[in-house]
Amino acid sequence: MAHEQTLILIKPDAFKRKLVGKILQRFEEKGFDIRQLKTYDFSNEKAQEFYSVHKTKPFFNELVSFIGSGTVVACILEGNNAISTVRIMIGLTKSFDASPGTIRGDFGLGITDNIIHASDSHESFIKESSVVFS
Ligand code: 3AN
Repeated sequence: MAHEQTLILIKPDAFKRKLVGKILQRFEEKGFDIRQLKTYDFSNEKAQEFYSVHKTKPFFNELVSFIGSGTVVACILEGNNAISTVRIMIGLTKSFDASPGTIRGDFGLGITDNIIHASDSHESFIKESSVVFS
């Protein structure tokens, strides 16, 4: 178990649906500390940089366009095992497959529009947080 930080993005679909408070509440109730928090509007350039690991994927353009389609909330959370525990809390990528009790499982049905992003490794956290919080 490691005391660590992770980055989440509450995506434009969730922001538009005014789910920000409910989503942040789950992480606070779990015991994570909010270390950074802001609204953020991705430029096309920043979106491409953020998702550069997916640049060869067929859904890359859709991903970049969706994350730039509206305001997101970016947040750095800190606590024990933050990276893997937050990934468990958000649920599977395809929201329609995500278990009830997870954030995607409770709030969404989409794939590109899947409510929330969370870093999947320490390396991703360093890269992603430098894009959004630089
Ligand atoms: P996660 O967000 O669960 O880490 P990744 O890293 O595999 O999932 O994918 C990054 C993002 O790409 C997902 N959040 C989702 O929005 C989008 N995505 C993944 N797979 C697909 C797919 N098959 N079709 C469209 N978009 C996808």
